[in-house]
Amino acid sequence: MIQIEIIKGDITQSHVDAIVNAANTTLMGGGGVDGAIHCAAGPELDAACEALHGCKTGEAKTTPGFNLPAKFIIHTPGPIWHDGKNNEDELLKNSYFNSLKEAEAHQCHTVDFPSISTGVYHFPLLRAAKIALNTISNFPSYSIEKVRIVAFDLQTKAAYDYALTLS
Ligand code: AR6
Repeated sequence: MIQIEIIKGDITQSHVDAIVNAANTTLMGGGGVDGAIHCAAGPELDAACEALHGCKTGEAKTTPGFNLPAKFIIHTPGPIWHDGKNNEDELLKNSYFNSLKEAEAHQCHTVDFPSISTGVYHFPLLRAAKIALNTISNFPSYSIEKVRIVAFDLQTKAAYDYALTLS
């Protein structure tokens, strides 16, 4: 069973096998955590992402971590929240599930996630936290031992802490 921990921090500082990037479908960088990861990993990441030719919402693709302490970066575009009637829940679940599959494919033991889609994509925070934790705790893991949610602010940490008590 995967051990789950919620911490407050900056995911670009994570010393883990893989961090997950809340990307967009171009994979060419952006604002938020995506911008921070591209900035910290360095220009080699931009070249590696260009070679991936984008990624569909809910799917996931992996690059090296380059200048980051993490070995790998798993890039997944989460869904943009509209009204909850456009498959947003399923697509967010897919982002977590397919990122974990990528981590398994790269024999990762430790994986850090940001709170996917709850920034500029406006997915409701508690609803996203429940989907994230359910998907992680039900994932059939072989190599992954520990997953952390790295919350950038206290409100996000509180939502995931609460969702963990429900799961
Ligand atoms: N470490 C951990 N979490 C962070 C960091 C960090 N260094 N920086 C921000 N966050 P967002 P989204 C948190 O907007 O909603 C980009 O432009 C942030 O506070 O980064 O999935 C992409 O290119 C929030 O809690 O991602 C896409 O276009 C969480 O990360 C779009 O944003 C996610 O916020 C993706 O939007």
